[in-house]
Amino acid sequence: MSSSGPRKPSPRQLLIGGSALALAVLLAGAAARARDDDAPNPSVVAATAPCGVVEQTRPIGPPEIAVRAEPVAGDVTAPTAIAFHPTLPIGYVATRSGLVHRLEAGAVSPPLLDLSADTSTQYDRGLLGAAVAPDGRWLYLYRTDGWGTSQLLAWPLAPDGSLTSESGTRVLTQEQPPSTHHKGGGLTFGPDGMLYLSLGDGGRTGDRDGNAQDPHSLLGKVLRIDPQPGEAPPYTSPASNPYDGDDGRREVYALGLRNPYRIAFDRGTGDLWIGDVGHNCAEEVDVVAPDAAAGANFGWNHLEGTRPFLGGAPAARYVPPVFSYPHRSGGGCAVVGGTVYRGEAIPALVGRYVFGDFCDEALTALEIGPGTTLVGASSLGLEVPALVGISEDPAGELYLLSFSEGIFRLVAG
Ligand SMILES: [Ca+2]
Repeated sequence: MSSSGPRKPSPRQLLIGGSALALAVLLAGAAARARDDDAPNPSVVAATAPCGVVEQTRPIGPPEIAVRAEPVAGDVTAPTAIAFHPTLPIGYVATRSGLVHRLEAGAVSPPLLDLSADTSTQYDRGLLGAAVAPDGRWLYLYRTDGWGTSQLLAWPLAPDGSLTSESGTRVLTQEQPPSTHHKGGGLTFGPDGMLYLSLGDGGRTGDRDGNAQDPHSLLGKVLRIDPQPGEAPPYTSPASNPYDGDDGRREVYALGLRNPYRIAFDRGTGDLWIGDVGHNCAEEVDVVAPDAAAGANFGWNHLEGTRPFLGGAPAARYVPPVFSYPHRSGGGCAVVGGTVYRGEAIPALVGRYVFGDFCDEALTALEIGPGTTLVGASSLGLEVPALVGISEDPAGELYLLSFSEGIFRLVAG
């Protein structure tokens, strides 16, 4: 590893990286296509349609801002998320296999929690999300258990940030279809103090069960809940959520998503950003302002990016992606949503949304104008192999998580 940042692996290196390749295949949806062919279904037919010409929202310009990736010390394998403590100078690093490490003084410590015995890691599964409550009293983890069921779990934290119990308490459980794909993974507290969890459509080809558009399903959604671990019930849903229980599940906040693997809030504006992994043709980044987020429908499975997918439904009611790009041979395959940079280390980057792609290794920065309009897109010229996450610390600085290379801080170049 050079000190200037992650080096780009050869195609051979990517091919022999078993877990990395598995995720690439499955996030892109290609593997699922061949599995669920037991019955005719419009979504399956749509799933096999050729892409045709898929437009990119706008070209990605050359690098304008000098950045580099500074390695974080310590031994960690396949990190998926970092949850930073709101008041202590520590973070909790989740790994795909189910380990949680402590991040302190710029280094990762040996695991303090091991959930690997009951965490499935097939394809999109694993320990995928982590968040610490704003009051610092609970660590929340999102994973798929040994059966593939989605679980949101909570661990009490001591005043010094240590875990006070070996076993967590369940907050939310969601059964999953018999597919190893599209389990979501975004977990974060919003500016309103509520906990947001993004779940994928469950992974059957083309969302053939229609989960993402069904407000009675938690799949293909961003959920918003008020957790109260250890109590009964362990969470409530804010009354301002869009559905009242009769017309849809109370937990549902936003819908029409395929695999919203990463979500984040802009701490400057409160905008909700989503990286929604596409099917075979297009990747997309979504953003919605706070006053338009509740009930926002991002279009899947009627649209993949801006491309009609199923049924030719009118697009007007759907929130279009702020940025969409086609799959490219040897290029982008699965968007990895990041967040808007609000730190101090890279002044030129302030206000820009930073995201990447699991396969296309250069980070991109989106410049956003009034509201949530796109002003420009430029490369950051920084290649991160097998990128799976971008985490923000309490100071607004960004960390890059790579399945194959570990953890890096994004710093001025
Ligand atoms: Ca969409």
